[in-house]
Amino acid sequence: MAGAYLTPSIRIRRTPFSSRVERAGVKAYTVYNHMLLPQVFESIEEDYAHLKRAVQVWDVAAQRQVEVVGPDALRLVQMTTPRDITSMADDQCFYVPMVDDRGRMLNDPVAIKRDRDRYWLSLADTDMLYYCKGLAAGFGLDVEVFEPDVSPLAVQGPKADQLIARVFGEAVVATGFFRYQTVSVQGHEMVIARSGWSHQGGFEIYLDGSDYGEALWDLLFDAGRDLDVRAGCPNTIERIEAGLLSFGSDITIEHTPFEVGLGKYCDLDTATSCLGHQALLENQEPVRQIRPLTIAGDALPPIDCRWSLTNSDGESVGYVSSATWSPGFAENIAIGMVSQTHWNAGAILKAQTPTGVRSVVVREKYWN
Ligand code: THG
Repeated sequence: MAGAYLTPSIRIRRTPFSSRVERAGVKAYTVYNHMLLPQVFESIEEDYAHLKRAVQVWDVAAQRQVEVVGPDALRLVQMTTPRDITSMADDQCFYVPMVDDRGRMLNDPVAIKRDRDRYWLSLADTDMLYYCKGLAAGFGLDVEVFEPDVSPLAVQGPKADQLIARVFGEAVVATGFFRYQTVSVQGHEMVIARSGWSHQGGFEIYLDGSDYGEALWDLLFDAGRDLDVRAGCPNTIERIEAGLLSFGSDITIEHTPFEVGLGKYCDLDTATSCLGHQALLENQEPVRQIRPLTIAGDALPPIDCRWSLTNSDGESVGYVSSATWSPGFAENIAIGMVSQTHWNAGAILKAQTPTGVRSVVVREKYWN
């Protein structure tokens, strides 16, 4: 792609916030769920530093929702995930691994219980709309499955609580982690959850109806000027520090939830109607697993990768899936898949990077 542009097309969808994102000076986009997702404003490093000290508004409308509504809604959603969703409270969001009948990862969305018979699946970048429609048709389920006109806007950073209090009131700030409240602003309904793809704290506002996107954006910016509110986006440096996994790089359809560290969301005793239940029962003891890593040498740019990891005999024992220099921790930090033989903290490996072989250490924990 070096030197070439991506041609705009009607298939690469704009969001209700795109005009504001462009006015804020977005420098790079990616395409996620067939929609624009901002990647850089000032620079990834400056965006990172600002995210850790102030508050940012993120156009994450590309986290598209699949709505499942009707008498069989719970049944359909439970078919896709080994996390027991019958235990969800009415105002709760669940991070859920979604798996196929082989127990392999299809997506890792946030599920939002909107009502007893109504769920939103706030998706990572795979076409779960079609998968869910296929299940509904194939099993003859009494549900509707569609993509609603709902667009998440994240407010992230240490000053997010202050900004949300000013715009929506103190009551919304009382929302617990992965809980939500519904508010109405000038006749527009919004779900506001305490969630978001960073560990700096904050909220996600699920805007219902595209026409209010610019007005919502402007409300937040007008209220947050003295908080140094800026446009931001999911930040590769911060999310690797936090150990937030990215579907398509750290997680793929080849992985079980256990391999990607999501075993804690597999309720195999109760979620027996998950289509992957039997396969997961048989694969609870992975022989490779995701790990935080540090990589020696000069600063690496933020990157999604497949750099082979080798042992001292030169044999492959896994790969690096994401890496970056961390200005905060002053080392190269990474996420990778490592064989059981080498996954203990302190193990020393070699990464075959494009700029040469580098020494790697398996870490105990993520950074943040
Ligand atoms: N928010 C919403 N939709 C999303 C994302 C999001 N869709 C795409 C993508 N992100 C899905 N993947 C994730 C990955 C991690 C988390 C959320 C969505 C996450 N994890 C918490 C953590 O690891 O600290 C744990 C949450 C929990 O245990 O309950 O937040 O970000 N709407």
